[in-house]
Amino acid sequence: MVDGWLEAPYDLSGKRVWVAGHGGMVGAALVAWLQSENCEIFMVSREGLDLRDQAATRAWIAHNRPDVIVIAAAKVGGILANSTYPADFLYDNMMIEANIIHAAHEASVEKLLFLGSSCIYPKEAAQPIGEDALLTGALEPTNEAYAVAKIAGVKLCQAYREQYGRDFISAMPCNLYGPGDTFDEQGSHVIPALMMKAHAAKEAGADVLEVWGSGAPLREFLYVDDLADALVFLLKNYSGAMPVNIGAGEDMSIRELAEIVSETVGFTGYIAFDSSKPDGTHRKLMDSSRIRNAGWKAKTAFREGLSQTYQWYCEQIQAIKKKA
Ligand code: GFB
Repeated sequence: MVDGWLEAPYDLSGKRVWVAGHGGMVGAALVAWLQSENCEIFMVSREGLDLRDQAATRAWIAHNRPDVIVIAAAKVGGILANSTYPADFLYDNMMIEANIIHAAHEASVEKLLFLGSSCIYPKEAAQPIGEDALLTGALEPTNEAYAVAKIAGVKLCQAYREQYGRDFISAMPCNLYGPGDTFDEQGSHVIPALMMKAHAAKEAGADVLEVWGSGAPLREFLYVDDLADALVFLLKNYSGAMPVNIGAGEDMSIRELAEIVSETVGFTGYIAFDSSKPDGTHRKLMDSSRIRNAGWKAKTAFREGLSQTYQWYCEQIQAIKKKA
């Protein structure tokens, strides 16, 4: 094994795989991707199991005895949600990951994959950001609570590996988007928020798309199916303590993003920047060379992924209209 990469892949066929958080964008894409792996996939709804409840989570894992767990469950949101509700982002995420990781250890789960985020790296990290930048500097204040919780998750995986020999690994994706994302003007991430606003403006015949901040920050976006592909790749091929970055390899400014979203949606008005809203980190392009050198790369062109996402969003709107 070199740098945590397995010489003989871990075989998922016949394994009992629990995707925690299957109702979210990432979990749903992963469940779809796992269909071709000949494994038995487990899911439990939010109503069926509150992952913040230690006793319930422990009992569920002990009863269902998965071989493999992927922690795609998390409280997530955009820059404003993160900075408005730090207690919820810190508490919910720490509870979810601590409960699942400890119970997985108690139940001798064979393999566990924890999902973090590129925001765990220092605000001023050298670009592109390698995995070894973790804990080398101060965090971006707008998402410090979420980042601290996710860093604790990485450390839990490493600690159970070191102390008990558990095969618990972590993946750090860049900003994600795709079908199944949360569309909410105030709380969601930038892509669904801009898509929603551009669509509403087009429908209303309005001529302004309001974009938060200066438009100068740079973000790296990955289509959710590419992430699902990478997660399956990691489950099969990786068993190391160090988290693994998963990115598309290039970034763009928020201004550029707003222009591409406008084109995709067919909004022809102008873009206005609201400087009362935060920019957040200026840049967080990740160095994903470890997973790329091991044989994975993102396959979806950005405009193609964006079209797929917009199509999905329009279908949701149609479905809601039909019901009403
Ligand atoms: O996607 P986003 O909320 O997440 O914002 P972060 C990215 C950039 O887009 C910021 C700008 O510079 C925003 O100011 N932006 C422009 C907008 N218009 C909008 C808008 O209408 N809505 C939103 N949401 N942004 C998150 C973290 O940071 O990234 C999380 O808060 C997580 O913890 C996630 O790590 C991946 O990239 O700034």
